Amino acid sequence: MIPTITAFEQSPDRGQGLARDMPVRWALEEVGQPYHVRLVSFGAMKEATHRALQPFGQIPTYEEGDLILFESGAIVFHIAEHHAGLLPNDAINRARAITWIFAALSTVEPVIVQREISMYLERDKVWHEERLLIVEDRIRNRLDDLSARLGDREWLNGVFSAGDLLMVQVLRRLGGSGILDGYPNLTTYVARGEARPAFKRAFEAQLAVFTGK
Ligand code: GTB
Repeated sequence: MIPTITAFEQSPDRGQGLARDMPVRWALEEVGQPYHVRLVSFGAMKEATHRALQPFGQIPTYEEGDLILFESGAIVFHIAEHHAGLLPNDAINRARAITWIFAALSTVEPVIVQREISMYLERDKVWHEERLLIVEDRIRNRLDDLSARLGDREWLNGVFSAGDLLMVQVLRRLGGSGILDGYPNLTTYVARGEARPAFKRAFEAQLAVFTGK
């Protein structure tokens, strides 16, 4: 059965592949699973029909027969569980790879999202500059540790996994901030992820929505 995902009809990132349909597309491409995309407007996202799929009125969603999922991390995990290629087969390494999924989404991403909130929603506050410095310090704390753990490895736990897919996608959100420049091994880690053919196919697919081509 070919799953259907939802994505922004008009993504505010203007095709940079930062919205959360991107990791889902990337995961589907990695495992060679074709998929349909239903584009949703900001208005439609908040209506009951879409909220039946995604209670918070957001993208992405994932429909596969009777199965309806939301939360990009849960969707990527589901894809990784049901196809070869995104999680190791042996139990120990599989558990370690799953740990990196959670690390990406619950330890690294929140501080990066705080910076986005600061940049996009708090710019007019008198305390904006001061807060931004604090938030960026918190990001650097996380990146110091992540960089130390990655060291000169290609991927976080030996072979590429769903944990790397989500970590790379999370780090991509720092693009343009200059923060990653202080971490050469993380910069090349992200570039390694972006060089994967599956990433490129996913990126092109979401870009085509923006350009209309
Ligand atoms: N935890 C959920 C998940 O991982 O699926 C979060 C889903 C989510 O935040 N979806 C966003 C959304 O639907 C789109 S991706 N927002 C509409 C709303 O909440 O009303 C987040 C996003 C949006 C825009 C950019 N950007 O422009 O760079 C990047 C990421």
